[in-house]
Amino acid sequence: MPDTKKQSFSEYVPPKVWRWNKGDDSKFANINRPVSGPTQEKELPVGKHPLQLYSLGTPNGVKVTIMLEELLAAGHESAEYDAWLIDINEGEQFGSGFVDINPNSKIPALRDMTNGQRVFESGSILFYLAEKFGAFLPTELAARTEVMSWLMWQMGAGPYLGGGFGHFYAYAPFKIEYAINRFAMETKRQMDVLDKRLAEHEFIGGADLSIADFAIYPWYGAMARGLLYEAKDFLDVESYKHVGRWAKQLSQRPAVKRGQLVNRTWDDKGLEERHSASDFDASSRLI
Ligand SMILES: N[C@@H](CCC(=O)N[C@@H](CS)C(=O)NCC(=O)O)C(=O)O
Repeated sequence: MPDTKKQSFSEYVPPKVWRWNKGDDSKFANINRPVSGPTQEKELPVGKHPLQLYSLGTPNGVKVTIMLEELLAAGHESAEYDAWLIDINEGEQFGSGFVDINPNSKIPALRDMTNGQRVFESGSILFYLAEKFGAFLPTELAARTEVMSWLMWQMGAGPYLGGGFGHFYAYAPFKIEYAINRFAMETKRQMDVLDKRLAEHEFIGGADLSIADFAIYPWYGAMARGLLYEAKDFLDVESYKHVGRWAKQLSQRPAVKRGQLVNRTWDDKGLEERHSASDFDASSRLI
């Protein structure tokens, strides 16, 4: 029997004007729309802590919870936070309250209750927290610039790994050799960039843990540990020895372990929401 999906792919000729096919049954199709803005009125809940985080325990989400747990572990008590769950599969990123703090409708987003500031985009949230608490970002210009360069590197590079490689290797309804080759090539090149950097430096920014590590670890650390897209063998991730060393080192930090549990819904290890440090106590969850 002919593979109709494959056939329709090979025969696809783009029309003159693209139109939204609402019946598309591919993964994430039900949450994607070609327009922005809210689809429903829904206020966001607000807890008692200075920082209110609206997120999900994906790699982009845990960048922030790892940093918040590291800040708390370093003694920054006013980094206490409530982490509320935004279920993106249920379209909660299109609620009016969420759109008010992130017009781009993507997790993570933060509201700082001490000054009312909204912050969206994970890299911007990490930078905001680093500035607010004077932590995990050097003040000296050269060192600070190096960390910021790597932070921006992740924000630009990450979509090739997730939206490119991950999407076409793991989620697309059929395998497209062209797309998989293109994004496997780029993902391996990026892993090599990191491997060379980490061959010479303990952390991404240099000698000290920084927001660059918090941004890069959830994606590239997870890849190095064979946890993403079942691509451990396909991308030969164990060959990136220095990324593997760094990822293992970070994975053993208690704050990193805690951060990775927050807003995690897909197994019984995680905390759907986090409102207190003691929320972790009740769990046998530390991963
Ligand atoms: N550049 C953004 C990307 C955030 C992002 O892609 N978030 C995904 C989950 S990991 C999301 O909210 N997707 C929902 C959607 O696309 O509707 C960031 O780093 O904050």
